[in-house]
Amino acid sequence: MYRIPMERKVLNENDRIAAELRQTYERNDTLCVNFISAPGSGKTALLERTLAGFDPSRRVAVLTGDIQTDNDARRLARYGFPVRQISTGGTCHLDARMVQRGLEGWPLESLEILFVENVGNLVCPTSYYLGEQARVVLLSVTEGEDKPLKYPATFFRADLMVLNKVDLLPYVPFDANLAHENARKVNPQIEIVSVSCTTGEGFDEWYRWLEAQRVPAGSIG
Ligand SMILES: Nc1nc2c(ncn2[C@@H]2O[C@H](COP(=O)(O)OP(=O)(O)O)[C@@H](O)[C@H]2O)c(=O)[nH]1
Ligand SMILES: [Mg+2]
Repeated sequence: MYRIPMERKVLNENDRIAAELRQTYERNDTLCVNFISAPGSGKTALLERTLAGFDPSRRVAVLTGDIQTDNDARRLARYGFPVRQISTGGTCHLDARMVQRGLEGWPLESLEILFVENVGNLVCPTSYYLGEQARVVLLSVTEGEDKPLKYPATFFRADLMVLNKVDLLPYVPFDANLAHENARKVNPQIEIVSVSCTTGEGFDEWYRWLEAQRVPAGSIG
């Protein structure tokens, strides 16, 4: 069918740009983290609380993607770090070119961490590599334990699953152990951190995971 070669061409072009981005990050010692989840799982809330806990001297920036509005950029800008909104105007995911444009004029050589909040969607963002060193998928306890099984590619390609909104566990029938099991069924290597962006529970572990990603491969032990 004609559709397949077209899609392949678009993805190849994306991968070419993503590889350039990756080289830039590595040259500058910047950790890029790509956040993927369904709308409302708490990507922006996680970033808000993460930025709030950082010392203002940290060299951290955020690109946040949405189909419409700059609401998330406005929420995130309150923490004093550079933030830019990418409005995709209808596209259900970020691609590497959007990220490249979003970074134009930013002094990347001085960034320790670049957070990229993808468009809320558990399908489309999965196929678009953005040059990131780490991919995080969020699942909140109101979404059901079966989501890793329903969207296996997204969980398979993630390095970490953040299980969010654990403050709501007393109020919703959600089996956290089963959610872990399902995530590990599709990706036995996936790491899992449980947090509440409302109470701050689990953030020590989240920060530890994040800082561990900054250690260059091969320098441990
Ligand atoms: N109870 C509770 N609500 C949360 C938590 N994290 C996010 N929320 C709420 O969930 C909604 C969606 O969060 P948002 O960060 O906008 O999700 P995003 O679409 O993934 O960026 C907001 O009303 C948040 O206040 C949490 O840990 N606990
Ligand atoms: Mg958001």
